[in-house]
Amino acid sequence: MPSKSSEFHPSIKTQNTNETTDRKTDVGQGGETHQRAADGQRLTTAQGVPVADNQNSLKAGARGPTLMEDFHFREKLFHFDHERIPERVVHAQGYGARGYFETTDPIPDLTSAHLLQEKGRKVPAFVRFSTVAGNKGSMDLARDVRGFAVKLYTEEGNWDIVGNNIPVFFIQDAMKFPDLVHSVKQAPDRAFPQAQSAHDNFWDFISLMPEAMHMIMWTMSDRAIPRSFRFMEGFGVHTFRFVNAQGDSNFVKFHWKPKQGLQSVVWDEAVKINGADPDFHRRDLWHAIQSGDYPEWELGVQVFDDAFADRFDFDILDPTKLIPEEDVPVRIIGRLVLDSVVDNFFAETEQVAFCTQNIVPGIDFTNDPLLQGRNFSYLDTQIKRLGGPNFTHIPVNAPKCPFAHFQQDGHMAMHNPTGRANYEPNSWTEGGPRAEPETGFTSYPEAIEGEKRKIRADLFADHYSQARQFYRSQTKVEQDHIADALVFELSKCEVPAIRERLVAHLPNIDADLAQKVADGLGLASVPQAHEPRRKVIEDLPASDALSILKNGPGDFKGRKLGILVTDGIDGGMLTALRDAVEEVGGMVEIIAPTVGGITTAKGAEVAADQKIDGGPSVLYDAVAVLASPEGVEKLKGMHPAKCFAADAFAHAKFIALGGEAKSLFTAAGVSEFDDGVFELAKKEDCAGFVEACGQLRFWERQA
Ligand code: HDE
Repeated sequence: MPSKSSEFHPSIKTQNTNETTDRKTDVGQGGETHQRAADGQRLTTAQGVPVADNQNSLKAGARGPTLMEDFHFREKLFHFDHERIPERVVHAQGYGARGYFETTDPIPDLTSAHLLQEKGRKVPAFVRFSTVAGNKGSMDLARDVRGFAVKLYTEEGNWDIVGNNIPVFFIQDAMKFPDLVHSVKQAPDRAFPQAQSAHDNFWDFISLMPEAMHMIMWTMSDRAIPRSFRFMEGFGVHTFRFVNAQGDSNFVKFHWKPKQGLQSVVWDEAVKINGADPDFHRRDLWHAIQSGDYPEWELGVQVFDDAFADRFDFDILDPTKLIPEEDVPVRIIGRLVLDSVVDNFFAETEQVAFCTQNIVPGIDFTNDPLLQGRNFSYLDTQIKRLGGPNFTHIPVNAPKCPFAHFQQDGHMAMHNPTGRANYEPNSWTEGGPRAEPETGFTSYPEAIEGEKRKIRADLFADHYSQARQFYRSQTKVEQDHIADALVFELSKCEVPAIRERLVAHLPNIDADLAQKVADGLGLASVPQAHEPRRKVIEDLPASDALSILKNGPGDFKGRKLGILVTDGIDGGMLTALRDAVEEVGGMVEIIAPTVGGITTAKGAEVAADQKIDGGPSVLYDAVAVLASPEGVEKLKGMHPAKCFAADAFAHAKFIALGGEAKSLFTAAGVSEFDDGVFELAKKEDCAGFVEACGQLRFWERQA
């Protein structure tokens, strides 16, 4: 038996809080310690048997073999060995949070969906953001599409909008999805590269798939390297149907618009963030929610009818096309707020099972061939991942409205029917649930006719017109980033023929782009363009909604200023800067030569959040450096401090300089200071700097 307590660790961190607490410690037979948690719970096996020793396995003698009869030891290892479930075959790396959806502009004229009938109707929501290609545990800032999957627990069942942060997709028919995913994930023979598309297999496949060209413009843009999950849009991608109570149907596309505005990082930052903080996006979402700065999106719908569908230049069933907001405006009908982090990552984020076929009365599918394939695939994948047909019994997947059916048994059945009736019709008094023809889900009675053939609709064959429209809707800076990204990715292809085959698509999109990429790859000339299967529409008007920079926030709310400080600085200036940032809803992190912090000129101690090596400027939206004469000399001798300055400048960040900080930048190779660099001579200068930071980047510097 454990003997009386003695001091071991004076204080130990408790689970789930940052508080520390004293714990009682028991000393066991061999002098080993058993700390008893403050809540006094006793340790048991999974069968509830109390455990006496959680340190040693049962042995035949102190130096003898371990005995098989140690059921506690065997159960503990058995359970540990089975902790993992198969990761998602795509979107393996993700992060979830809880919140709610609220209807702000009801649309009963368009849909009978219960949730959208009245202003103020509110339901719980679960959202999982993800990257697509990387395996579970891969870094957050890979160049990749982001998943944006939303589960709304409505009063008429779960409605999942399993979307992405890009409104179009690589392929038109679900038949090609396994090929696409195989091409981008690790090659089967060498098992790398991981979480990136910059390799031969991906570009080999893409260069042979002209239908991917529109999506490629998006993935080579900064949309594929978002600054935060909070600052990206979400899209349902496919065309769905709204059906109202009278049975009238319209087409609809779903949009999530971030209240925080759009923002991405630049590629060189993404590369460095992946080293400095591979969990950058997950940490960001966690901190924002924990600090009460709840991210919010508006739900917008583009609603259109058959007449629009018939006159539109493209097929509305084609998931490689979008409908410009200028053609069909986005009507805002609700808001999604994420206000709670999960209690347990595995229970919720890992086990959440999104299914495109989870729709509610008032919503319906269209014949988009990608959506049709997904409706089969998502249910199928849950059986593999979650081990059986009862994954809806897991709390995160269970409806939060009443539900009743005759499904029974199977692995891990948690909701089991009581009574005798498990079939229908039956004549028992307690005979269980019955279908409701009036209010239950009915499919829109779309008339269908056609030959049974493996075939694609003619209009799907226009692969370049919207790619061109997207490219021409970007600002100059954004166009340059697309060209740079293509050059970077294709430069990682070892086979010259693959590079050239891809570049031969670009003249169909934009001649300048083709030239820039050809130059960047060192090609002698732009290769002969592939013959488009349909004539490219060259004069589609530019759409501002497609640009990130035209849809920024205009203020610094929810953004982070990194302040690099040294001993001997003006503490008043630091306080003024912090106040100015917090005034606009921004955050501040202090970076110092040591994590112990610094002492100001007046002797006040300032704690640091990061030691300089752990807080490179890529982690911040803007930076300030406050340095005393002695302090700046020390910084100049530190490679990470010089990188902090050089990177902030190269990444077009707004920079504030206090005290002697300027000479750090000079030492880091910055010779010309532009209007994006602010000198903080007096406290009043802080507000002007923070206001400028609302533009997020001083792009003139890159030009
Ligand atoms: Fe998915 N997709 N997908 N996908 N997808 C999965 O389902 C699939 C597609 C998307 O956070 C898988 O539960 C097929 C388009 C998101 O849990 C799988 C096709 C879009 C998530 C699957 C597509 C998406 C997934 C893997 C072509 C944007 C993550 C695990 C027909 C509109 C959901 C899982 C989460 C996940 C199949 C195409 C978005 C295998 C067959 C287009 C956001 O079932």
